[in-house]
Amino acid sequence: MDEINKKLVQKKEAWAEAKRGLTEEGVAPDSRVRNNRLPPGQHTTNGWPVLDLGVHPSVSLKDWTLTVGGPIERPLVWSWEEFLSQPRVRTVSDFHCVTSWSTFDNPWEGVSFRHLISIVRPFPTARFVLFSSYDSYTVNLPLDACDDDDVLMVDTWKGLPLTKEHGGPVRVIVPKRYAWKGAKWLKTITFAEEDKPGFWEVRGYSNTALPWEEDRYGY
Ligand SMILES: Nc1nc2c(c(=O)[nH]1)N[C@H]1C(S)=C(S)[C@@H](COP(=O)(O)O)O[C@H]1N2
Ligand SMILES: [Mo]
Repeated sequence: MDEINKKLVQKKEAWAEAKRGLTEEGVAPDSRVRNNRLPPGQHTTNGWPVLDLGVHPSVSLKDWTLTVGGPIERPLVWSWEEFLSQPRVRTVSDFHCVTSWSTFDNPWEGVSFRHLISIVRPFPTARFVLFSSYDSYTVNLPLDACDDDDVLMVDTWKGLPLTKEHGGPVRVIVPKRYAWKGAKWLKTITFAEEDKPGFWEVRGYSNTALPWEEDRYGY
């Protein structure tokens, strides 16, 4: 087993502490003019950087499962074959990492979160979602943020199977939030009545993570 990259985690944690409530330029988030495409404080990068805790779990397709639970009518466990047999969608979206790089026009293919909602049917009391991964990463979102047509569980990028370093077999993308809100190596999805901060949310990062608000760090 690899160990999580403690140095990176400590560095990012210290950074979040130092910049609490501030933008990348060290000012309070304000009414800076919005660029149509690039959120404030971001720059575009070529290629697709890899960013994670330093553990790249190997999950064979034979052993891969996605478990969905919580206050829902129909909890489920999908095997790889069952995942593949779901209706598939393709989208193109931008990707914004909180460390300030963005990539434009990523072609994704996978299963939409809305499809999952339609199958598992959350009870009205379910208002949050916690994603957990095979590297033990966790991330939380309001159900409302997941109930959007661009939120996908993807297994394909640019028409090719998602590589292990980018979270294959299956990762989540949540284009309207910073990229840490999208769990790589997706393992479980737990609907919940209460919010539960994830890995970065307990380490100084924003609970909401809205790139257009430059909402990077917690208050
Ligand atoms: N399971 C897991 N998911 C994760 C992470 C992680 O460490 N583990 N890192 C997050 C962060 S901070 C970012 S920016 C993106 C990076 O995805 P990429 O490596 O494919 O660019 O994945 C997010 N999802
Ligand atoms: Mo990130």
